[in-house]
Amino acid sequence: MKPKQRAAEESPVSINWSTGLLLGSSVQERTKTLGQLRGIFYDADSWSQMDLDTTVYCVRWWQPVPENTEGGLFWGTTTIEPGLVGDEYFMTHGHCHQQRNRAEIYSTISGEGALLLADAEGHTSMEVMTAGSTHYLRGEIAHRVANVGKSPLVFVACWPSDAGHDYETIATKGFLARLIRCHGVPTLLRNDANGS
Ligand code: M6P
Ligand code: ZN
Repeated sequence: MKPKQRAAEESPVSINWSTGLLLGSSVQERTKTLGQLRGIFYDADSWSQMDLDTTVYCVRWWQPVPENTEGGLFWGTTTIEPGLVGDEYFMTHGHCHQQRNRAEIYSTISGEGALLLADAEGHTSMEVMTAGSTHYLRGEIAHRVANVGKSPLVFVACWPSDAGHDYETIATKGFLARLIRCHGVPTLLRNDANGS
């Protein structure tokens, strides 16, 4: 007799709460390198002189139900390496949700970070991420995370399986400010201001 195939939502997944490591046969993994983040960092000259194979962040996530399932949830851990492109901290690509009324929650496991939030006009604000900090993200607000520390920044996220990622909107009217290291301190600087 053929063994019964387990549905993804039944396959065991575990998280190590010290490291954030998500384990399970159905856990997927995606790494983003500097090269895959072309156009995301402000200082294109510094970016082009770096090793574009450098890993900036890695997401391991569990999709217990197919993408776009109404009422389902996804769960993942993101690890952002420490680093700078020019004066700008390593960060995620950033997105808002295709379905604007689908929210998300982030919780920091370890490291020091900043959550950048941009409204529909691109006005950008920042929330400090540190072990235990927990953040509610509205789906219409663009969100990206920067690692402002010296060690990896690890956070978990939970989002609806039908939220979808909208990467286009931030490409055209995204974040009007960037997070730079200024005299060693993370500082939100408007894109139209002089960062030097
Ligand atoms: C979190 C979640 C994911 C997202 C990931 C990386 O884990 O918000 O949905 O994919 O961060 O962010 P991005 O998609 O902007 O690269
Ligand atoms: Zn999101």
